[in-house]
Amino acid sequence: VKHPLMHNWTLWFTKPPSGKADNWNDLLKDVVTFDSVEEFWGIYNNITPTSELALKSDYHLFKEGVRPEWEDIQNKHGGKWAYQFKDKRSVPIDELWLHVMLAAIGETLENSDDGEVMGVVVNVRKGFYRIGLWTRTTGKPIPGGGDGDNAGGKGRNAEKGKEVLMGIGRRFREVLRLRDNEVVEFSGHIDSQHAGSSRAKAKFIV
Ligand code: M7G
Repeated sequence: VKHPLMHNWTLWFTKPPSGKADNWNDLLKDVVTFDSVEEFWGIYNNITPTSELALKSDYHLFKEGVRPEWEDIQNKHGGKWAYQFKDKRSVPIDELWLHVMLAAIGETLENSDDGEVMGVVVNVRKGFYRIGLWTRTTGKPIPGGGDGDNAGGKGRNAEKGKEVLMGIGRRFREVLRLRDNEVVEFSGHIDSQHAGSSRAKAKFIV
């Protein structure tokens, strides 16, 4: 028996650059697409755990049909919630990433009609691990995404859009089991592109 997921999901991997000439987009490869709980576990049990990946690697788990890139038309107007775990030795990164993936495919990060969650990402870097959650909007209506105050969502105005986004951020931080003094930050992809991801100023925190 297969237990179907609400969406089909694709796992992507970014391999570390081998030379200066490497283009970011060329290092990104889709690994596998699945649509059931059983397939998820089959894949999970056969891939390298995050804790054993080389520096500058990423895993991305995105809804099928969305590339884990700012350039994808479905990400263009979006952003991400993210948290950096700076104590790499003590953080249970494999467990945290597993819980984030399960929350994504189990659809517990948003309400079923939100349609905000595009995917989740883990970055392996020199001084930290970062786990991110990409959303379709930055809480604002998308230009040309609809008419008037219904733009950018299923009958929701700008105020509602921000509330949906904050709710997703709160659920995300629960999955990451952060302490009260630790915050997740939201930044828009456009700001990330201009500033370089690590320097983009947070728009919201939760
Ligand atoms: P990062 O991997 O998000 O964070 O971005 P890091 O700074 O902690 O490593 C690192 C760099 O990768 C960015 O400054 C971009 O040059 C490139 N990069 C990352 N992302 C997510 C994208 C993307 O979606 N599109 C493009 N073109 N480059 C990206």
